Amino acid sequence: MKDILASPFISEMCEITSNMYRLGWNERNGGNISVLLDEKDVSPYLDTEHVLRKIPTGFDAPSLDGRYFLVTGTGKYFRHVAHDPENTLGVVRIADGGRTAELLWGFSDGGKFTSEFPAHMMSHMARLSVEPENRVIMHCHPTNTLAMNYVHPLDDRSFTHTLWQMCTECIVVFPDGVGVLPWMVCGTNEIGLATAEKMKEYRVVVWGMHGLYCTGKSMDEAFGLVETVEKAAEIYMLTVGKPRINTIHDDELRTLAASFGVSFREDFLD
Ligand code: 2HA
Ligand code: ZN
Repeated sequence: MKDILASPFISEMCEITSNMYRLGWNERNGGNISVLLDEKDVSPYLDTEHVLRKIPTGFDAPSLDGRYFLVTGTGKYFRHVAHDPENTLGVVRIADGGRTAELLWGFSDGGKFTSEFPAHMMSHMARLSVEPENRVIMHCHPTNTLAMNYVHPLDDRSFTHTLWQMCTECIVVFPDGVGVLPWMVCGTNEIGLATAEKMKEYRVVVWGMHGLYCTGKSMDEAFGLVETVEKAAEIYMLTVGKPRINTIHDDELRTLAASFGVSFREDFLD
């Protein structure tokens, strides 16, 4: 067996969580990430016949049966992942139609996956149904995005429209827009289902007054979505309440999208 600590997926998780912490997106135990892995990715590093523990999940996820996930642990700090991956992370295989997660590696102090495991697994199912290459669900609490939640209407269309106007690149990076959920109790199957519903349409979902869920084919892609939304929200927060004498107009956004060849949510423009 090769050393799992040297695997590309653990190395990338260590690097990404450290960056997310440093950017102020993941204070204390805030945030969580799950990454779908193929059996061929994990089998050089793990004996997939050797299940360490079986952990009940409390939800059904039939389409994920037999799939492998690298996932952050409940109560664990992103700040600690890079120097303590075996305790802060776990590799699980979904079994029993989603009811069980078989732990193959990690959570070495007896811990388990993130409290947001339902939202993650339901989001994976939803994204895979529309984008089979999707691999990553990333949750975090970026400061300016959260601040914007308190001073801007929380609906898909107007939130997306404002973000698109804040940086020229936004409509190119997330032409599908941003889905917005109202404030809800986190860690529940209900918020998981609501997130998954939005994920059928969007790769970015705002949890009102809580944070962001971003998806992607890679950790880089999900991370890039977070940083682009957060940058736009920062520009918004730096300018809100000041006289606005310039803006990017809707016809300019249309021209931009056409010139980059992206198909965007036209109904989100006036
Ligand atoms: O504690 O961010 O949403 C982790 C979270 C819960
Ligand atoms: Zn959170």
